Amino acid sequence: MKSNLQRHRQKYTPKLPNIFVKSSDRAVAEVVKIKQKKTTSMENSDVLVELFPHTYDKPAVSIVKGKSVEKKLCVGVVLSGGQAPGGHNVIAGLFAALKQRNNSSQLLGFLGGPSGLINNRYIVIDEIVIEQFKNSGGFDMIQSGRTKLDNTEDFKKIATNCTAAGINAIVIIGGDDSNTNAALLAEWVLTNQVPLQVIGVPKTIDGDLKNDMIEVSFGFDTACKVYSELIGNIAKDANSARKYWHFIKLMGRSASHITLECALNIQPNIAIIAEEVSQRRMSLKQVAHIIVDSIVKRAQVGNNFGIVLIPEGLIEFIPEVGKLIAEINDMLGTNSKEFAALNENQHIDWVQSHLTPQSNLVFADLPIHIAKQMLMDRDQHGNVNVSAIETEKLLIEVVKQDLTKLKSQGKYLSQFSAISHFFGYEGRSAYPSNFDADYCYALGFTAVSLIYSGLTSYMCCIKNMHLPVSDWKPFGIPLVSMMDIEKRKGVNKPVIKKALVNLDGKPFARLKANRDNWAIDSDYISPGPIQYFGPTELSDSTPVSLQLENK
Ligand code: FBP
Repeated sequence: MKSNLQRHRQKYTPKLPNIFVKSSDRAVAEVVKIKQKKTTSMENSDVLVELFPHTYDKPAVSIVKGKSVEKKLCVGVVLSGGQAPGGHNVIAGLFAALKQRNNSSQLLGFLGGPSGLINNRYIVIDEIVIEQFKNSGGFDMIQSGRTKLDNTEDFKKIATNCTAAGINAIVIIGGDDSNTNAALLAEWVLTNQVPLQVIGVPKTIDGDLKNDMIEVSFGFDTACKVYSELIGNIAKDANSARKYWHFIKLMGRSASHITLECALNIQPNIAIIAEEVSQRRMSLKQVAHIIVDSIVKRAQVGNNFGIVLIPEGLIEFIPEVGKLIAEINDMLGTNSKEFAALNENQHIDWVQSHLTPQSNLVFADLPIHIAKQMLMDRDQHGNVNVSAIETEKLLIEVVKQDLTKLKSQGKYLSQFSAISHFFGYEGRSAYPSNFDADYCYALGFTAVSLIYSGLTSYMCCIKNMHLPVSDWKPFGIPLVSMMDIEKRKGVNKPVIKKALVNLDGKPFARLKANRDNWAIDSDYISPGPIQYFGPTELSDSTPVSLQLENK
């Protein structure tokens, strides 16, 4: 059964950049010529050049109109990592671009993320599948997974499976970890002379796959709009009931882009930006103090309610806690078997016996449920599951302690009631906004252009996205040019660098210029739900951060 909106959205034809459109308004197959642009040098380049001898030091390429290539191709696609609105449209774009060049070309969808490539589980994607999923949220067309691709055994299986299916190229739609997988696979394939191209697509609601070339990852716009609607509703409720402080944690495993974007949309009383906490080397108590200050000042004018936004990744950015988590990550990475053999009651003691004295103090100071959450299973990349750590509840506890102290000193006379929320999964599979629907479709076309140009180890990207879609410019950027070396599971590994919030950038400057007033006022904005029809100012709006960055 389909909802009415689903039926209407299926009929939406994503807009395409002019480069992919003929004057008759039909997408065409003549975009293959590329222009080269030298990429900037990287840190740790001596290590990277050794790890990626075939794919290091490639130029960025822009896609311009050229001669049409209509060779029949077979392309495999995989969705990797957390869901992000628009994934189905990347696949729809791939399908349309492939078929327009050569109607006999085939698109295979590998099931369940990168493990589908290893286990050779795929479906043939045809018009019926595309029609069913176009412009819809979720990754349910072929599902997703977080399997790490970094060992020769898996690479060999992938090469065997792709060769058997006659696949010319694999498109990996994912975030920083998944595109690191793509780069490793591309290098292995070249070293072993397997005729298989590997192309990446920048996906993640977190918005941290971003650089000079990648303006925003897909899914960020929709997820932020969904969270902003929900926060706007809560703000209205808070301003009506006037009795609760709402502590809202927002997804974003590392970077605070989502929190910043939502703050610019809503004007909450407090928006904590983890990158600033890290730069100013703030302790947990100092972070809580910012909130307490606003609570006390608002209470003085009778406003015992408010909105606090907290980025999911905050906990790792508080220097003392970040150090503690890094130590736990390392010890769990290097002693995983020993740890797994213990029962749950022994975990805390075992960790404490391995921590440095400083981290032991921090660990001992945490409420026991938070300490336990820090020891939960790591993902395959060695990341702690920050979405399961209840930072919002931890902050409520610390704030309460402070307010009790102030009360005993006669400096706070009101009642503090707090409610915690966590918005994450609510936004990851939403119907993509028009921006994400168009962006993703164009990324699919870009991937096909890069494949027809014979490129491998490249990520698709689109520039000029603050302009109308017709003026968007597609590019390819070498995956290795985005890499750095980081410690994962206690070992140095090549990874695509996460882009954190730029504290010198215009979006953060807007927050900084206004937050003292927002902390006291109840000047909330309620953006309402995503719009698909009506004035373009509403239906085609782009992320506020993107607009500010391009001002
Ligand atoms: P990606 O980096 O794979 O896009 O995932 C991002 C994210 O949504 C984070 O915001 C969150 O911390 C994490 O996924 C949750 O992962 P899981 O889906 O495995 O619970």
